[in-house]
Amino acid sequence: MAAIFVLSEKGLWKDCPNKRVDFSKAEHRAADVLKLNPRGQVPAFKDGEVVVNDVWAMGLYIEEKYGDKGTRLLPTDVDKRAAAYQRLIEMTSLDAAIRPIFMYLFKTKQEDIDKAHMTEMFHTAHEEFDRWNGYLEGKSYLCGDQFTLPDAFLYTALVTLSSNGGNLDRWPSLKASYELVSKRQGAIDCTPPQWKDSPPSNMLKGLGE
Ligand SMILES: N[C@@H](CCC(=O)N[C@@H](CS)C(=O)NCC(=O)O)C(=O)O
Repeated sequence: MAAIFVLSEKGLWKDCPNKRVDFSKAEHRAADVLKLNPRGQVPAFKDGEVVVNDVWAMGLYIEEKYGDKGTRLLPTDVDKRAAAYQRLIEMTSLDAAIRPIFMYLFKTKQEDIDKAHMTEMFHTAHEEFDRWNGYLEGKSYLCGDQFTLPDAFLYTALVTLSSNGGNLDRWPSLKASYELVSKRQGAIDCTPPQWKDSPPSNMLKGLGE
């Protein structure tokens, strides 16, 4: 999702050859994916002879290579750029708070879900979102008044949350930024159509409560 956001903002998505993989058919373990990314994870990205698989590294590469195209995704001023790098790398902490929830839900049968464990994971996620809400207080975007790469990545976490029954009302600054960013072409292109057209799933019900 985030890879599409970045490519779209640079005006590169429309003509970008791509293949969606179906995890339920283990297509992420197919030879063409493994050739690009031996970890068998997506996004797997190739530009000419350059292969960049981690989505944050890919975002940085795209911005450096195609800086003059589409939206500027990093501040040109190096001091302001440092703030964007900080938030970008700090996304690993946000990822570490959310990923275990999805891993657990995908691996656990509905009837075996341990409510206490879910509450504990939600608590960790709440603390992390509290922090990001604080970063956005009084600002439109994470780096002030300019939309930058970490805003795109934060959007993908927030749309995942809100499309799966999570509630953003607890974090007003996060919610305001999410609503602003969701109007961007990158957000429109990267959000799975089924999330736009269907009511949210209940998978993350309780998150944000
Ligand atoms: N470091 C990679 C991790 C990507 C990743 O975890 N992708 C997930 C889908 S969102 C995946 O392919 N999971 C399949 C697996 O790990 O087997 C990134 O952030 O781009």
